Amino acid sequence: MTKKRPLEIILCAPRGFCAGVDRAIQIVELALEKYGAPVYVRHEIVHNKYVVDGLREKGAVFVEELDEIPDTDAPVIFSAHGVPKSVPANAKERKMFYLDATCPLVSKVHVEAQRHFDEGKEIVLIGHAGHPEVIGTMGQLPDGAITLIETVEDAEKFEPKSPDDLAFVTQTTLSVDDTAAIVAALQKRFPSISAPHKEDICYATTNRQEAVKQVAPHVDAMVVVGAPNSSNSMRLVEVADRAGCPKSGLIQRASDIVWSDFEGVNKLGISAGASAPEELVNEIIEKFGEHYEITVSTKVTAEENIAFNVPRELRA
Ligand code: 0CN
Ligand code: SF4
Repeated sequence: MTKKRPLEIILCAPRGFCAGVDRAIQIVELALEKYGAPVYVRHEIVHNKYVVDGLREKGAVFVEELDEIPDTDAPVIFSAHGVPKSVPANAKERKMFYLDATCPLVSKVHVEAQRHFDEGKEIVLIGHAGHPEVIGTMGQLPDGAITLIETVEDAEKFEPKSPDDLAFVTQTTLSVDDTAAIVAALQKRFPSISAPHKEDICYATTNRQEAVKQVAPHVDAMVVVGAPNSSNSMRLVEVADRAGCPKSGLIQRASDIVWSDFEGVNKLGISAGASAPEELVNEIIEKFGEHYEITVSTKVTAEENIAFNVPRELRA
C-alpha cells in the first residue's frame, strides 16, 4: 500500500450547533417523547437534511404550510427561523396545539420591529429576500410596514416616507462585514436612524465567522459543513473566500467530498454552520483520515456558554 500523504486539519471553534438550533431540535424530540408520533413541523426545523431525516425517522412530519396538516390533536412545531404572525393566528383558529421553536434571538428581533412600529417609525429590514426568517420578521407587521434592503445599492436607492423617523433591524445570520457596510450606507444618508440596542446578528453567527476569518488565511482550503439553504453556513464560505483562502466550499456529507479538489492542499480548515451536527464533522474528518495521514488541531477564538430553555409544556 502506498504511504498516505500528510494533511494538517485545523478545526475552527466555535463551529456547529448554536443554542437556538439545539433548543429547536430538543423541542421536536421532547414532543415526540411526550406526545408520540406524529409531530408536525412547519418548515425544516433547522436547515440540515441529516437532522430533518433523523427526526422524520422518529415520527416527525415536515410540511411547508399549515394547510398541509389535517385537523389533528398532534403538536405542530414552528421552525427555529420564526414565522409570520399569521401562522400562530391560523393555528389558533384551527385549534391546533402548537409549540414555537423560533430561536429566542429571532423573537428578539420580532419584538424590536414591533416596538419601532408602535413608536410610529418606518422600518428597514436588512436581510435576504425569500429566506424564512425574513418572511417571518416581515410578517410581524402589516404589509408595507417593513422595507427589505439586501445590498449597499439598495441602501443608497432607498426612498423612505419618513427619513427622519427610521429604524433598522436585521436577519440574525448575515455576514457581519456586509451588514456593517449596509448599515454605514444607511447611517450616512439617515444619521438619525435607530439601530438595535445590541446587534441583531446573533452571537453564534458572529463567533463562527470570526473563527473562520482567523483560520482561513493560514490554510489552503476551507470546508464548511452545512447545507446550501443555510444562510449562516453560506456566509462562512464567503468569509473564508474573502479572508484569502484559495478554495472554500460547503460539504453536507463525507460522500460529497470531491478528492480532486484537494490535490495540492496541505492544510485544511474545517468549520460547520449553526445547523450542522458534530457527527457530520466527525464523519468528514474520518473520511479525510482514510485518504490522508491527518493531524487535527483546533483554533479556539471564542467560548460559548449560552443555552435556551424549551417551552414550559415540555419541561420535566
Ligand atoms: O441553517 P439554519 O437552520 O438557518 P439559517 O442560517 O438559514 O437562518 O441555522 C439556524 C439559524 C437560525 C435561525
Ligand atoms: Fe438563534 Fe443564531 Fe442559532 Fe439562528 S444561528 S438559531 S439566531 S442562535
